[in-house]
Amino acid sequence: MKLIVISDIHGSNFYMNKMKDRINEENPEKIILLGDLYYHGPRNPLTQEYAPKEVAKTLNSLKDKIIAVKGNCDAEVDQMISEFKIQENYVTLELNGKTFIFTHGHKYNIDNYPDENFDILVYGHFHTGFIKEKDGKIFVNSGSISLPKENTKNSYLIIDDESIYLKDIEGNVIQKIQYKEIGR
Ligand SMILES: [Mn+2]
Repeated sequence: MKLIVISDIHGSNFYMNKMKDRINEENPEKIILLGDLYYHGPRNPLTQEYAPKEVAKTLNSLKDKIIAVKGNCDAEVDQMISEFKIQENYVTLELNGKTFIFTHGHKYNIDNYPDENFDILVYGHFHTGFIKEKDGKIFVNSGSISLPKENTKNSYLIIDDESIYLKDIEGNVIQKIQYKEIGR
């Protein structure tokens, strides 16, 4: 199983289109969206080629592959224009004997664990991509594809049967971890 994880698009049609190229190249079985899909958010500037309707159109064209969780900038009306379900809080997936939790990150992150048991917590929200280990668990931030902060890159994740890759918007590997090595 190969997954692509994308977060914090914030309505940028420019970076959505770049990600469409990466999705075509990577050919993942599932696309996981970690929230903050359409709106720039009051703390952020408008993103490049800000066009929430266009982003929705592209995401809807990929709906059969999408698993989405809600971000803190996502409004109730967003579900109405999205042809895929936007889940509250988090989504849990068992992959290769490991429990992954996917969430936006404003509630659950490296400093505040969810109640449910997990091996790997994957989130966005902070717009700073990283892969870290703590307490025998792995914490992965996808970064933001449109608005990176703190000198990080526009980034996304690939998760395959062995490893997690943090990649820049052009598809170059920034960081990698073999998650199968991490044990309970
Ligand atoms: Mn957010």
